[in-house]
Amino acid sequence: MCKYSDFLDLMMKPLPITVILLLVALTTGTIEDESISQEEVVVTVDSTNLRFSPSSVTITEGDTVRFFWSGELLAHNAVAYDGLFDSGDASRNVDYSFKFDVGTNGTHEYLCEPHEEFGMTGTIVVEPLTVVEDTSPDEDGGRGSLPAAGLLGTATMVFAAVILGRSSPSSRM
Ligand SMILES: [Cu+2]
Repeated sequence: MCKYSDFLDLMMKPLPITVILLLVALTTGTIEDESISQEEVVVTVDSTNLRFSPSSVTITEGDTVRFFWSGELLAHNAVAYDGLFDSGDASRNVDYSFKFDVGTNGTHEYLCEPHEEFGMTGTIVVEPLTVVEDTSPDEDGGRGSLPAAGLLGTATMVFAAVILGRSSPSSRM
């Protein structure tokens, strides 16, 4: 009779440790994701109605530029000279996002079609994603994520084993 509760006690004990391990692994993973996370930069139209704001932005491959304005006095659009992106017809309300994937690094100039002659142009500088790893290309930069992944895998397996171990006695009843 007390054997079953002993069994329960035994099974309850490793659980908190497992949960902590799992949380640590998950937290580590989250931090890594943030370091390579994609950012969004918003470009709008300034109070002169004839300028992008900011007119020049620098981003990294994987980032997104969102051309966003609403209720403008004049209709605008954003069209890349190199044809990479095009927000469509000029409008007083635009919400257009373009993600600069890997391979788009370089300088991309763009214009507002109705107002190019007024100097309504902009520049997006896209830096290569790998620029940070110039100092130590093959050191532990790339391998740093492996222990965390291994820990997450181990913690998940232990967690699963505990869950399965706990549910099997009750299913036998
Ligand atoms: Cu314009």
